Amino acid sequence: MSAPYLPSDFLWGAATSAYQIEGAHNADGKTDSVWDTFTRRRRKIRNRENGNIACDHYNRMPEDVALMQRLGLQAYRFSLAWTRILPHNTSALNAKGIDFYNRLIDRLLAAGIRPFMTLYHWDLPQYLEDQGGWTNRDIVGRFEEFVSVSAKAFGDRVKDFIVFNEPMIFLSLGYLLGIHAPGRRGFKSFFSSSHHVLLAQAAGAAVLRSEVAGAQVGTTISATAAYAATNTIPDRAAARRFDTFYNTFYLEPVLTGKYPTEHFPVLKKIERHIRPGDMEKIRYDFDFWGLNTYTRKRVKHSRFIPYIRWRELKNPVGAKETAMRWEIYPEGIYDLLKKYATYESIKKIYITENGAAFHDQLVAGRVADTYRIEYLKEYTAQVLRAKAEGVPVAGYFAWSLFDNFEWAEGYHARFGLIYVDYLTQRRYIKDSGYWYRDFIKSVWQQKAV
Ligand code: IFM
Repeated sequence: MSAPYLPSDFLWGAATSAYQIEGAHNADGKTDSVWDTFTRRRRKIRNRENGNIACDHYNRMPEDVALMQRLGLQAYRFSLAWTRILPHNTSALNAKGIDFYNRLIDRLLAAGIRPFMTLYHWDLPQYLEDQGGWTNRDIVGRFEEFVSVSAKAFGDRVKDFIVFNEPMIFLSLGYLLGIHAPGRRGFKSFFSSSHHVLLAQAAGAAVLRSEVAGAQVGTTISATAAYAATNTIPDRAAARRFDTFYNTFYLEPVLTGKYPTEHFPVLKKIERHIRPGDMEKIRYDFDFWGLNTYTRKRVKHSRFIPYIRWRELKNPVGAKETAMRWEIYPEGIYDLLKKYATYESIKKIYITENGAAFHDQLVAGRVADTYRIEYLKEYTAQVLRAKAEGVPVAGYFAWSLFDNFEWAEGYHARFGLIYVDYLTQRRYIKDSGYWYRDFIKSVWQQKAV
């Protein structure tokens, strides 16, 4: 492939989330989120690991921002831990929690790094889960309150907001299949939560727009490029159902005010949770859509699998894959960008997560992760290819800045540009981190010419 076209009006950043890196799970007034309680349950997390300490970012934040600066990041995406800010089932704010994010934001700005704040990256307060969590419609008002408090506290300096991170992932794994927090299962909890998340999303976005002057309000969905295993009608229909479920179920209602149920009747179950006026409330004209994508799936019709009637094929023999066994398929990100660009009302897209986990080895202070460099080179080239063809993609955030707590997978797989030695908490910039730094620098050099 020829040298990539490097546009100057493009942001290069990296992303993290609170529970995955902060640690300090009960420090300075913070209370439990569903992830604190879920990780205490038996047989839920590989090696019974948890985010109690994680990367200890809460205590090492200044050092971590200095590392971001060394990488030359132009933007940093992080999330707020709701229970640091509102630790109890009341409106009482926790000044120390707010102070932590204030210090982080101030350091980022002083370092010339643009903060992108995610309001919700899965760590629901346990006190709300005890009242039904996302299955209880009252949560919409509670979320609005949290967003409003955050907008008032941080909106004088933060202008870029992501309301939710990946509804499909936390709702399907946490509310349908029970393998992520809070461990609920079944269609009822999945569909009611999904509907309430979408109501909360639009309500939260409206709060941000009204309370933060100059806010750029977005939200992030997960997406996996889907390809029919063969060109037969049943396989094409199966790929379409997969695509609806994983890629458009939380997008289309926001754009059109309608759930995309016509090709996938099971999804009609969500309709029993809709009250008059809801679908109008769910619509929202976001300034941007965040897209998180890592791999692709090949999908085949299967009459044996209830409801969904598809199965995913194994990765092709010889295909490159990551430590998560996710196939490396760079064209997938291009195909997704082209697909989302066909929605007229999507004005701007950021790749808010993309990256690869491997079992990195630290040898004499160095991580020679050429495989990750290759992944990043190929995926970013496909993003830039889409941009060159007119897709309104405006930035790319590598997942992740650090190795971190990968939910049910614990610390097993490392996604970072920076290696974390969890015993000493020492950080080591991996070769991929240096590669990313040079890559970003080359964009700036082009800009200066
Ligand atoms: O670690 C997660 C992140 O929290 C959400 N998106 C996918 C990443 C890798 O699985």
